[in-house]
Amino acid sequence: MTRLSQAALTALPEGIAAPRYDRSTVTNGVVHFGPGAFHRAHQAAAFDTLLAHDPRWGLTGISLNSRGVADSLNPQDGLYTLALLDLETSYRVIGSIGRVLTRDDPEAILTALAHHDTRVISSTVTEKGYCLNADGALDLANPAIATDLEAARADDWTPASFTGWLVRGFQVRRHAGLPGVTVLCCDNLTDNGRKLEAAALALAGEIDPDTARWIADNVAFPNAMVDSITPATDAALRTRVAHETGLEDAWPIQRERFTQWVIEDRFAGERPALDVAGVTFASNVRPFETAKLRLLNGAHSSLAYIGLGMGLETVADAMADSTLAAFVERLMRVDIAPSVTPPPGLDLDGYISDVLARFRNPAIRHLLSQIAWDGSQKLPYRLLDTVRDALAAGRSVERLALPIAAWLRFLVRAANEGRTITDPLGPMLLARAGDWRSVLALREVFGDLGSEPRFAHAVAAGLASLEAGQPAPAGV
Ligand code: CS2
Repeated sequence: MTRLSQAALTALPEGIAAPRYDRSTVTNGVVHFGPGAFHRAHQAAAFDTLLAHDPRWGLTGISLNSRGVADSLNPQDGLYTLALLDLETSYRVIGSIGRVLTRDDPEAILTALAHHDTRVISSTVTEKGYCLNADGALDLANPAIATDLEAARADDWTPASFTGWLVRGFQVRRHAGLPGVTVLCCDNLTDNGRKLEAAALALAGEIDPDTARWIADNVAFPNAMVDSITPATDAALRTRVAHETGLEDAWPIQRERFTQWVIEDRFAGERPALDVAGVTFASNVRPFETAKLRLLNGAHSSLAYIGLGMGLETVADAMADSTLAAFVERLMRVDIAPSVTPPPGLDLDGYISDVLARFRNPAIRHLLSQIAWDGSQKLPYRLLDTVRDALAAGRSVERLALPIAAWLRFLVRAANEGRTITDPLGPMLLARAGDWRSVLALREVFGDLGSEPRFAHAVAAGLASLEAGQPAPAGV
């Protein structure tokens, strides 16, 4: 079977969308760190739409942690297939990524960062990629950051961390007299832009205070809310894509049709006209972020940890269990919604109903085990902030503590079965799993909540009800 490539596009069957712009005229205005599935499903598709209007916004991808994306996409001229899963699945070949660079080519990464065409540097490096501590500030003791602090004593240094690469890129831009850029964080963190800004300033402050000042004066870090459910690529998708397109694609991507991207209108220079791709620019993104993180992601993690404990496999399976579905709906409407101030015009009840309908999408096989990754990094934003707000307002935290109890049991099962888990704190969590109070005492995850008796009490009740085989504490 012919491999997907620019030349092979002429062979695409009718009905499969492909770039309608001349890719040879595209220049790269964006450098993106972390061109994994979510980026390729979401932002890269939006830029693909924009490129038909303005060819100056092509993407260079940077994969710091593996060669997989580069090895898949570069031989395909950066092209890949995106499957949009709905009642009827449709397919679209995306052409916005020109090439993908890896750590093996640090010179090329630096050249891209310090190119005058580069006006946006964006990122989806996942929560752990920002190396933040429980207070959301840069963790100077993180191994990658500590390595960068050491390496940066030399003038010509090669960073280890994403934040290190940002600072290095800014150093070179400053010395070259290039203009500032916009750094667009696209990960599920509250206040993501501000947190990354503070982290970059903190690292630059340690390494090179002149560059820290340059960043403060020349770089904008808008907050952004990103949303689209993107199950990992599986063998079934590869087979369907090969069948539908007639071409072999080393790494196709799938997502639900729904997509949302709200970006704070705070750019250092030119703003890409992403409105043509349905992107919203807003003066304040926090209400969108909070609604999405707490309601959608909070419910997702709850379904994942409780559902896995019940032996379920996918989000749709979990939603098909009427007790679990009813529990999660109550959690969203009664416990999470009061801690969310919706953006003007958003009806929270309708939003919750829409999210639940998306979870039920029969065309999507979204593994609970995928959502369960990196719990120590995700839970603080998804559920623990809501717990804090509920405690401060004197509301009950019984239901909110149940998914936390389910996570604790998830750790116990992994420890007992001798399995590792995907989580940067994995070894420490598994070592403590046998004593849940010692997990609660981890400031990196729970901050001050670990010593809050009302929370510990609710977690204990949650553990007891899960052990009794009930997905909700008695009477809740
Ligand atoms: C999910 C998210 O894997 C996870 O943790 O909760 O990836 C979720 O599907 C997206 O944030 C939806 O926009």
